[in-house]
Amino acid sequence: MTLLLLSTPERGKIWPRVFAEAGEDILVGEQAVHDPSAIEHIACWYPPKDLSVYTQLKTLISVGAGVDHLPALPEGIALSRTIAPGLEAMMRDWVVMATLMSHRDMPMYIAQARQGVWKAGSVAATGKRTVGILGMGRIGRLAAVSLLALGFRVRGWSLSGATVDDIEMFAADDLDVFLAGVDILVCLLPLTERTRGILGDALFGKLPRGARLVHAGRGGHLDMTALARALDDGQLASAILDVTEPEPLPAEHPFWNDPRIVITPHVAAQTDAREGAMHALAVIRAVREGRPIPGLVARERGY
Ligand code: NDP
Ligand code: OXD
Repeated sequence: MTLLLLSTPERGKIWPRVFAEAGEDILVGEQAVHDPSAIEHIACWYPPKDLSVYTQLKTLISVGAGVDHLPALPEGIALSRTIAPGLEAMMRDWVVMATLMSHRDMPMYIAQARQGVWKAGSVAATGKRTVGILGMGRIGRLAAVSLLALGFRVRGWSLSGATVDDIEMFAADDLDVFLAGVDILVCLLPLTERTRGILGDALFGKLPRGARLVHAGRGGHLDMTALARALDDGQLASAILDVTEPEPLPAEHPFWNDPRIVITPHVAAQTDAREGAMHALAVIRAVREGRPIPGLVARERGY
């Protein structure tokens, strides 16, 4: 079973070493492929233009946690997203950092500091604020545990509303009730047909006045014009964004100089090359042994 890797030069160096240690076959780059019918797995961010030449393809593996950048695949080809504990821990760290920054008014204090202004606002204890997490999957759950440990009240929203220890959970239909009690809203949703544009006028209007937004899902979740409106009329107090649409956000975009907004360039997490290779090996072995594929994406749900 040969895997074709289409990715960064760093992965191109590390994956062949990990595969050699495991005794598995790998080719790096399409130029290395002489017989496309020998390829049974492709790991990539963007897939090859013509997948039909890979007649024996069994799985496409996204080298990231998300899969929204990938086109619909022909029937019979499974899609796996990378499951990497290191990436999940990085996401948790970024969410905790951004939530604490929002809670402690850091966007405002950073803007004041740039102007040499010493002006103290009031300080609230973590226990006075409720963090609401949109998307209680692998990353949302991990972040929730740390936020709870810091003393925040934490509630979660997911498609199913399935129980998560110690967290007040809300299902898809209960979005309005969920939002009504949220002081800091954290978006960790996958981008799907149902979640595109969810962070817009209607949703912002259902949050308590002065709520704060922390967003590390995907740029496509956020209506940036609606965010500007919500900040201008005081419905939202601040926003910390790791993802935008487009990426990179153009240098002339007004958000860069908006004192209520802090932006990081999609760096909340990155998949460690070795961890990514280990996930790919786990997929290859599961397919070979007829076991469930790690990180399998449910076609009908889109995540
Ligand atoms: P998971 O698939 O583990 O979890 C997704 C969660 O979203 C689940 O709780 C799911 O509900 C919920 N969900 C999906 N659709 C809906 C919907 N329509 N309504 C309500 N809830 C919904 O994903 P991860 O936690 O691993 O990752 C989440 C996202 O984080 C990724 O898809 C990606 O967009 C983003 N990400 C960003 C990174 C960055 O660097 N900024 C890095 C890595 C990921 P249920 O539990 O019921 O299935
Ligand atoms: C991912 C990402 O999905 O980097 O892994 O956003």
